[in-house]
Amino acid sequence: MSGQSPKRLLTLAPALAALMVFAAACSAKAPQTTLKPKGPKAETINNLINPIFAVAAVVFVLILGGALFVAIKFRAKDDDDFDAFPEQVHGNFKLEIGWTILPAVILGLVGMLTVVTIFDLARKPDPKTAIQVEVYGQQWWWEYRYDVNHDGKYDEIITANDLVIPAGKEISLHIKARDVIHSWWAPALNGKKDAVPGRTHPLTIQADKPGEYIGQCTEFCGLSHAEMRIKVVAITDQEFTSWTIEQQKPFANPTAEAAVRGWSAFAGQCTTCHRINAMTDPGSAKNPVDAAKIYKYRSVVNQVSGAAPNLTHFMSRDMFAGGKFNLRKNTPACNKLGYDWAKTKDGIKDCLNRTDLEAWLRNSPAQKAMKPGAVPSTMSRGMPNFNLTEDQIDDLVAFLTTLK
Ligand code: HEC
Ligand SMILES: [Cu+2]
Repeated sequence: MSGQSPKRLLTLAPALAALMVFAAACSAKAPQTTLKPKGPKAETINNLINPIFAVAAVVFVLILGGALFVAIKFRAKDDDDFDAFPEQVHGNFKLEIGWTILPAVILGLVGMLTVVTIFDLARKPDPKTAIQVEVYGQQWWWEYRYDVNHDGKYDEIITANDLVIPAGKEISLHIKARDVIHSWWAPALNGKKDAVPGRTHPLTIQADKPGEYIGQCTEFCGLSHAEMRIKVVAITDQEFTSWTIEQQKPFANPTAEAAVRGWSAFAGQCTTCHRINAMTDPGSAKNPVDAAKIYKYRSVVNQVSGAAPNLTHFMSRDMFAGGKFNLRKNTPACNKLGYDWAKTKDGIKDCLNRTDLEAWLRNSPAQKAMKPGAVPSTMSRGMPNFNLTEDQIDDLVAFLTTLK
């Protein structure tokens, strides 16, 4: 390049910038790409993207190639008469009809394919057989409520962060939001759908194979929007059936000393927001109540704001705090244990991400954006800092690890 003027380099700058942007979009490992569908709905979308992209690419090359060709071939030469008009082609009937009809045909085709796809995607699965899940956008995490017995009420299982589904089955999602607009998108499984307060938006997803499908909230929803992640965990049909049974089991009183102390602390400080199905406070454990009856009424001491994750089976999750932190350590050995990692013999001992869980209890606003020092009210979002002591944190962790 020596001897080239800096001006020459400058003219290359836009091309280099474009190349950089292009390169930044390349990745071998891109779990959030929409171009690698992992289920029939995403496949349908991909089948629309590909032909339209091909048509667009041909149009792009022809038009820009033509423009470049004309610009180079017919550019003014030094001895040209600069005042003369170029040859006028206005009124060329064949050409004008041609370039009106061809785009109309192309757009008509694109429109037809699009409409067919939209109707295809809007087809809802049979409500009596498809798994029904209400997706509830909160600041800043997703709640998932399952209508297991198809009675129209989404109250059998309430969980957060990980959406557990059986592979190979259609899942009917009913997307809602508590107070602001979010958008739910797991690109490998279907397109995105806004979650709007006061409305219910349907979306059907299906994963071909067991696995994890990553996504995130795609509508700016406040301070922690970027930390509002989505993880769909697809398991086999059989695993899913046992998962639903486990998830519907009510709270079981812990017995170990530290866990009982943590239980007490939890009943005192945490139940204004968090719900644990059928949890009584430790005092009433000495005075046993009919567990079946409690289960029926779901919770006894819990006053519930509905604005915090249900923790009944907290240890069955992979992630916590809107998917920002791993609850199960992200190591190959721990990941291999799958969704019921905590139930395996040394699951809690070897695979609990104690560091981040303790840090969360120590000062959650510092871990995820809520205005630091904000005093919780009915309007506050996120979990406040309770200034717990290290002993209290140990007890609470001991208690939380019993919620399998
Ligand atoms: C003022 C309401 C409120 C109170 C009280 C509260 N939390 Fe939370 N907690 C939240 C909210 C909201 C989240 C979700 C935050 C997020 O993901 O951004 C949360 C998340 C959590 C999580 C992670 C759950 C998950 O699945 O993501 C744990 C564990 C937790 N809280 C434990 C506790 C404990 C223990 C206490 C009592 C010391 C407590 N919380 C008190 C509101 C509260
Ligand atoms: Cu959001």
